[in-house]
Amino acid sequence: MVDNICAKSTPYGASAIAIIRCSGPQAIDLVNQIFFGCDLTKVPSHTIHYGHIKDGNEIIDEVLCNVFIGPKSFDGENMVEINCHGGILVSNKILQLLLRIGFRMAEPGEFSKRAFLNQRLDLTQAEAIMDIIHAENNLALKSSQNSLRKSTTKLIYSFRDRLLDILAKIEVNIDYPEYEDSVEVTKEYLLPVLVDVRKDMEEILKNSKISKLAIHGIKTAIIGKPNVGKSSLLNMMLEEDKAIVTDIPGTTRDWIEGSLTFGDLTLHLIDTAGIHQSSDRVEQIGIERSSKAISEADLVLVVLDTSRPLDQEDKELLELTKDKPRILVGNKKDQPSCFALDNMVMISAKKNEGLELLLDAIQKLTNLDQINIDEGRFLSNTRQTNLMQHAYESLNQAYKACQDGTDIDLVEIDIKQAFDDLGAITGQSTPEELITALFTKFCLGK
Ligand SMILES: Nc1nc2c(ncn2[C@@H]2O[C@H](COP(=O)(O)OP(=O)(O)OP(=O)(O)O)[C@@H](O)[C@H]2O)c(=O)[nH]1
Ligand SMILES: [Mg+2]
Repeated sequence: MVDNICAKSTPYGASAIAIIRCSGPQAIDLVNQIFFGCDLTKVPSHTIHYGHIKDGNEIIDEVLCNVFIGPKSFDGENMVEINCHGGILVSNKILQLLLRIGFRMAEPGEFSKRAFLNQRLDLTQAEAIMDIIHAENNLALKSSQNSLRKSTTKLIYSFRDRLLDILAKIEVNIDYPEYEDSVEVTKEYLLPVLVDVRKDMEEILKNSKISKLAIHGIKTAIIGKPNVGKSSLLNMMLEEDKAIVTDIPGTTRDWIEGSLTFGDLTLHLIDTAGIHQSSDRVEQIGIERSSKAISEADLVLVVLDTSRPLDQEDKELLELTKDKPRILVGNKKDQPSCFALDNMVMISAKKNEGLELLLDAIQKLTNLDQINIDEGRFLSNTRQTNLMQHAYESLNQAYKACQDGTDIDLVEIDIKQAFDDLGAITGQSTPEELITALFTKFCLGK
C-alpha cells in the first residue's frame, strides 16, 4: 500500500522560494482540494500552474504547482511540487494544511526509496543523487553525475554478466549432462576465467580506495612535538587564524578542524595537541586524542622543527607513523637548519612559505592523478566497496577450491555468492531492512 506523503525539499529557513513535494496515488486530487487556479486533475503531466493555496476562504499563499503523473515522475508516483514563498511560516502553514487533508510527513529519503522501489533508480543511482548534493569538489561532482548516468551500474553489470555466464554453463553441465555441444566446465576451463575476473576486481578495489579520497576528502592529521608549528601550519593552509599560536609549548590541547579544497582535492585537516611525555591531565587527554587522530587519518603530516636538532621525541613520532601514508614537513626554514631528512618538504608556516610544495607532495602521495573519472572504473562509497571486496573474497575461495580439485557444483556456491554481492551493490539482491536503513540516511524531502 502506497500512501500520500509530503515534505519540504528546500532547506529550512527564509528564502525566495520553497518547494514542497507531494507524492502518492491521490497526491494530485488532494492538492487540488486546496489549490485554486485550475483543475489540477485535468492538466497534462509535466506542466506548471499558477494559483493560490487556500485554507477555507483564507489565502495562504500565491504558488506555482508542478504536476507529474506517475509513473513518469521522480519517484514513479503521482507528484505535485508546490513552489511557494520561502518564508518559514508560510511553508509550514501549507505543510500543516497538507497533513490535515490526508498527507503524512515523508521520512528522510522516502521519495528516493519510492523511486528505487518503483525501479526509477537503482541503489547506485540513488546514492549518486546524495553524492551530488554533498559534493565538495569537482571530482566528487563529476563522478556522482556519471554514477547517476549509470556508470557504476554498467560496471557492476559487466562483472555480473561474466559470472552469470559461468554459472549458466555450470548449471547446464549439471542439469543436462547429455548435451554434447555445451562447454564442459572443468578446473582447466574455470581457473583462467576466475583469475581474469579477480584481476579486474583488484583494479576496481584499488581505484576505489584512491577515488574515496578524491570524493570524500582526505582526513589529514597534523602531528608533531609541542611548539614545532602545527597550528601555524593549519592557519597557513586555511588562510585564517583558526588555531591559537604561541611560543608556549602545549598551546593546543584539543582537536581543531578545518577543510581546504584546492584543485580537485579536499583536505579535512585536524590540528592536534603536541605529542610528548606530560603529567598535565588535560594535556594528556589531548595527547591521547592526537594518537587517535593518527590512527584514523588517511594522511599524516609529521611536522618537525628544523631549527632545532632532531631529538628522541621526534624519532618516536617518526617510528609511530612509519606505516601510515605520511609527509614529513620541515618547518621554520627561515631559521638556520640543524638537520635534513630525505623527502622532507621544507616550509615556513610563520612566513607563509612552501605551501605549494606541500600541496604538490600531497597530490603525488594520494595518486589522485591515476584516477580517470570518465572511465568510471571505481566505486564511490564504502557500502559499494565492501560488497565488491566480499565478492572478491568469495571468488578467491572459488579459485582455491577449484585448484584443490573440489567438485565444480560446490565451487559454484562461492561464485553464486560473489554474484549476489555484486547484485546488492545495485540493489537487486538487497534485503528490505537494509534498503530502509540506507534511505534514512538521505535528506528530508529527497
Ligand atoms: N621562526 C619561525 N617560527 C615559527 C614558524 N612556525 C611557527 N613558529 C613559531 O613557533 C611557535 C609555536 O607555534 P605553534 O603553531 O603554536 O606550534 P604548535 O606545534 O601548534 O604547538 P603546540 O600547540 O603547543 O603543540 C610560535 O611562536 C610560532 O610563531 C616558522 O616557520 N618560523
Ligand atoms: Mg598548536
